[in-house]
Amino acid sequence: MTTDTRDTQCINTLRTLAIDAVEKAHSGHPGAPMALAPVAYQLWQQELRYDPAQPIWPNRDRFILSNGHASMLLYGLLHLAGVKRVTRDYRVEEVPAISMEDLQKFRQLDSVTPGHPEYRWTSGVETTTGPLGQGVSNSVGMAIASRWLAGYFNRPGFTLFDYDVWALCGDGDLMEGVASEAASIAGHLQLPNLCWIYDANRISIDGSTDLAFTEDVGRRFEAYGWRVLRVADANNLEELGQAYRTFKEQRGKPTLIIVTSRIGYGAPKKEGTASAHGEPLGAEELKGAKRNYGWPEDSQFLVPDGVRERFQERMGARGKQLREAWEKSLAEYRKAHPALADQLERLQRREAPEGWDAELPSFPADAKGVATRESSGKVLNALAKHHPFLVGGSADLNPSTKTYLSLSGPMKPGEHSGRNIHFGVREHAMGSIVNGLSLSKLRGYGATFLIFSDYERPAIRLSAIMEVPSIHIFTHDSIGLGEDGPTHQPVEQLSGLRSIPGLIVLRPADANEVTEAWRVIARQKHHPVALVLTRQAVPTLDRTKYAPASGLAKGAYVLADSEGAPEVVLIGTGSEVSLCLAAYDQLKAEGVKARVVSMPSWELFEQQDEAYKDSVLPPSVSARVAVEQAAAFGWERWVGLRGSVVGMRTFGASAPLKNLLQKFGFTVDNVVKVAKETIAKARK
Ligand SMILES: Cc1ncc(C[n+]2csc(CCOP(=O)(O)OP(=O)(O)O)c2C)c(N)n1
Ligand SMILES: [Mg+2]
Repeated sequence: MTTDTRDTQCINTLRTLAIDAVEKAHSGHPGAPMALAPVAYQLWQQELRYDPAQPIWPNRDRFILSNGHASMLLYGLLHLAGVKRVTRDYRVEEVPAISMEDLQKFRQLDSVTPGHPEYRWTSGVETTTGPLGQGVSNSVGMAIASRWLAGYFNRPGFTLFDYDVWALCGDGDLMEGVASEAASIAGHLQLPNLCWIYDANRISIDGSTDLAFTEDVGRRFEAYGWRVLRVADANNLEELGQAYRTFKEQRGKPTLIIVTSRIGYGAPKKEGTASAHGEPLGAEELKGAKRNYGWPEDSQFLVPDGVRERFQERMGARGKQLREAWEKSLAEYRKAHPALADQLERLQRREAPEGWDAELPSFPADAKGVATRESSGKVLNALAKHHPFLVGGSADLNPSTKTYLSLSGPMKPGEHSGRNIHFGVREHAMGSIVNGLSLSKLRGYGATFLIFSDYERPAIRLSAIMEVPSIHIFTHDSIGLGEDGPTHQPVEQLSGLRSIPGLIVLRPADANEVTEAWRVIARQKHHPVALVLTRQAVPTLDRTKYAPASGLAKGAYVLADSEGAPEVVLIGTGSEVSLCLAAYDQLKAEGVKARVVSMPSWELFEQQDEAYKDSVLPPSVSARVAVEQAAAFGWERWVGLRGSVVGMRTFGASAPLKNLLQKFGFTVDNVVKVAKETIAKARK
């Protein structure tokens, strides 16, 4: 058998596996895998530096399927390449990541072959894709990480990091705004190791791209500062190979390869129709397609002899050799640079370097106090000294978010070792890029105003789905920001963030809770965090008078208490905790027994055992008042049906802070009044 026919056979195996899996599942998209099989095949076989036997080898090339609806293409590749399974604690097992049986359970409950590729669910899947535009945007973070890791770890004679990042994408990806944001910053940074392969089939779900997408994508990317290459026929392996090689040889900027393809290639029905997109082919069309590929019509999940071997001979052999050479080099590196080698190992396990908390500050009591964004900036900088893998920045708000690391410089075009990333005004891509950093095991962070978490939300949600510890920092966290007014004052954002499963939302009350918050953040391996901070000063509480800030780690804790059982529990978060304390003093003076609970994190509190939760919020006390400058939505969970919420029920207003507090009821008098009413109601 000639080389060519063996390659063709491999490609047709990828196609027919996709057809059969979609047919069996009665759902899924066969068209894209059919058309893109040669594109991915040529890349994997000729270029991808990847060892199927060690799928988490740190210097492997990353392959991202951004058009996640073509998931069967990736599953077929992982299966045929013999990629091994990796456990949740990073052990490689002698079991395939995707077995033949798994392929046959495509889109079924608990299978490793879900509808769209899911990171941490299926070994070999580098990021979760499906929401179009996300995968390509993650790829920018991964490419940054490759360059940053090279800057940090590589030493003369030791190239530990130089991996490339390849992302396959479609019209849908490139229509999405987030991909444009990400491409724009990738072009600016001149990332030399990033290659997007664009399936320009001129069709999406509604039909031809003539309906809604007619710009010149190539010229757009050239304007972003990318190199644009073209492949006229997705079936021409030679041409594809040439484009991949050009990317690797020319460098200097990111590369977009525009590949002309026809969706559902090989299906006998009129190609390029929408039906080839989102549906199984159906019995007749399926037989016809198989005939076209030279497959027995009635075959099912057929993998001809020699196909798996072909993957081993090329990608497998190349990957093994590269990975073994890397490991040998690492062994030498360990002798020459033991401390760095140790850090590298910890990094792979998502462990913070030893001594990361050596210089975390504690803050003296101060009635005037400091904004939590300010104290967070101090803590972040102290943490960054001993935690070299904190890398991030803000969406053009450094002077406001206080997230600049003074010990390092900015990341610059062509020079990527700075720890400060200027994301520009691109919140959505910032979130996706931070996820790309997290997927590369760096502790990526991105900061903006809380109101613009809405602009970033799809990426925040994906960090939670993927269980990666991205750090999402939000300042200007309430109407308390004042004069900027309703468009800038978050109201419903906190409840929205709290509704994301797995996301830890932290709203510290003062500078010392901020330090404790960063302690919690530094320890996370699988939970993303939203750190929510004030613009305005809040008092630094006197911890000789009140409980220690370390209570933050439990999500909620009793800050001030009554003698004997309280009549009312005031629950505050962030800037409203000191308001609760002032109300507490007044209630006490009037002979009312009150307790104040600081509740910086619902999620951490929920993780505590019942006994602890009951000790903070005694079931016998139904007079509970939550005080938070945000939508009241959801607080019933903690105050119960007989409790009250001093919260927001409308949007805010543009005015100086003290007028806003008056207008919306965030005053000592109002909290005292509501507390008394709630006690009276509870007695009824
Ligand atoms: C953000 C987002 N919006 C909508 C969808 C639903 N969707 C899935 S595939 C698709 C069309 C994609 O077109 P294209 O990228 O050209 O892929 P092709 O049809 O060529 O395979 C759409 C709209 C999605 N997955 N993500
Ligand atoms: Mg398309």
